[in-house]
Amino acid sequence: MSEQPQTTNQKQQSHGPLVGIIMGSESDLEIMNGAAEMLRQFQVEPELTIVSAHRTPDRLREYATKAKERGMKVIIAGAGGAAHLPGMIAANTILPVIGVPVKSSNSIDGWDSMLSILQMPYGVPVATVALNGAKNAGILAAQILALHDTSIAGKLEAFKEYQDDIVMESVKNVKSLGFRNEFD
Ligand code: RP5
Repeated sequence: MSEQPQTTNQKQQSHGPLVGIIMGSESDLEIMNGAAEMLRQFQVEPELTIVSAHRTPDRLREYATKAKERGMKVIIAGAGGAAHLPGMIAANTILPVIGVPVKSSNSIDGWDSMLSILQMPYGVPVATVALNGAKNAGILAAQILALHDTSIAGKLEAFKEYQDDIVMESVKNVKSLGFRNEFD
């Protein structure tokens, strides 16, 4: 009997999580859960845990150095304030790292979180999303996985179409309110 191709969920079960979501503190969870929720929409079940650059530096190094051998493909790292987590993870792995600046209680309006993650030096890139942009980090991670997974790619295509439908619904709503639109 010929072998059936594995689904993404089966692959993840036999190979462990493909995406690791980490954050500096449990106080980041409310924002960072957005990345997990998005990934689940594409049938990707991520790993999610706390790794603090400043409070658990040994755990950070172990997480980053073992991620690739554990079968991970992408790491999403979120932190606020002096947000060194994404950059230090990127310093210790060749996996792509997506950084999420969190507007945390210790942050100066989010600017410190953003600049700490965005302004990485040459040689150690972190793909930085918007302030509190964990959902986009989830989508971007799915897009990276989709390069080698047609099932995730199909779900991303459907997601794009869904976004188009939502906007076109708004176009109709606004038109029905009587605003002039000679475009469509
Ligand atoms: C950062 O400091 C964390 O990522 C969090 O955004 C912020 C505040 O952490 P807690 O004091 O709430 O643990 O390291």
